[in-house]
Amino acid sequence: MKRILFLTALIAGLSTGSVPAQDKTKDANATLTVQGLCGMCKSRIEKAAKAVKGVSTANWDKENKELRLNFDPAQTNPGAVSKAVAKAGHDTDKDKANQAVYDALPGCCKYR
Ligand SMILES: [Cu+2]
Repeated sequence: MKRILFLTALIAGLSTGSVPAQDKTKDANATLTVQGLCGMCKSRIEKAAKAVKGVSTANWDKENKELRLNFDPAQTNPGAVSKAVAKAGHDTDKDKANQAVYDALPGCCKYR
């Protein structure tokens, strides 16, 4: 009987000890500086960031130009998110948006 209890305890211990791959507690966070001006910028920046696989949350603050990210470090990294945001037309502290993409932004979004 004692042996069975011991084995049960061991199995229970093992199953709670293993962490599922999708566990959000393993997410890392990072902050990027992203240029932008208005609410349209905010939704464009956040949409581009969240489209990157592995990004769980993205929140851009218009006042301090900070994009706060939560992401799975096994799937992506801040550098990849920065490139995606720059591709959408917004300069970051790591990447510059292409001039043609920048020129296509609505007038209210011209931050340069
Ligand atoms: Cu804008």
